[in-house]
Amino acid sequence: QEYTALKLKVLEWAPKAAEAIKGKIPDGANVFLVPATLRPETMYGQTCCFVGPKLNYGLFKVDDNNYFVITERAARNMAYQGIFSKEGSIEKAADLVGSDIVGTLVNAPLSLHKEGVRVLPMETVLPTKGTGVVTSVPSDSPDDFATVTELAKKADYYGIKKEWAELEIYPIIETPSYGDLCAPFLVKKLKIASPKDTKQLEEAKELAYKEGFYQGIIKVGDFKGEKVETAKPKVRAQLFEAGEAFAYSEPERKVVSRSG
Ligand code: ZZB
Repeated sequence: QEYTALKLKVLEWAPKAAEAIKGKIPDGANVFLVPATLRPETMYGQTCCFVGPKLNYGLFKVDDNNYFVITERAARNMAYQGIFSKEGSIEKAADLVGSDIVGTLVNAPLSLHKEGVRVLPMETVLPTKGTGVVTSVPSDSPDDFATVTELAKKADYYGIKKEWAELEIYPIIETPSYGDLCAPFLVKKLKIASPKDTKQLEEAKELAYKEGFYQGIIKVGDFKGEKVETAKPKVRAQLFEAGEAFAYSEPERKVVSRSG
């Protein structure tokens, strides 16, 4: 599985995260939250960045001036992919719990929200997939739309400011069957009421992937008017050239046979 790992630069830390990292990295060092995505062409539509509130993250050193917030598992994988200055080893500067990072303001490359987006909690983030950090594109990802809807509805319960979950959802991909806001359309059509409707969300995701990838036309950015299929590698290359993303591979999940 080859992902695009995107660098979301921290602009302003949430108070608890600021406390946790205090004195642990050099003054002026850059810190990035690094979500892994399979849909780089949707990055225009980012409205927030998700972490699992109960998951453990680390602040890992990339080089003297740059650090990533990801799971330790992802850091170990990255250490063998030429991503850190020291090959094969990881250096953790601080530990962070997801809930401490919530509220942090980050710059999301290509997002139409140039002022930055907030880190928000998502209960369904898997620690065993990608980097444990997920960028949110509610226009095209049903899971993301269901989660931001829930967060805005119960902002106090989730300990966030309502407006953090209510950034405008701009149309970025036009599709023949589901219009230009594919995820909200499918969430409504399949009567998905919350992020707990996992079965319908799985189905919505399948439908959104197929329609978006094979039929979608990009509506914004440098590749406006092009098919998603052709624009996708171009957007990815552009992010790589700008130093805003890099390739990250997940090792194959080996099936261990009982006989050994
Ligand atoms: C942005 C995005 C935009 C995504 C979209 C999807 C869609 P898959 O196919 O199941 O492997 N993701 C990445 N890491 C995690 C994690 N640890 N826990 C939960 N979700 C995670 O899913 C790959 C997608 O799952 C990734 O691509 C990421 O969300 C999310 F418009 O990034 B995506 C129809 C889907 N649309």
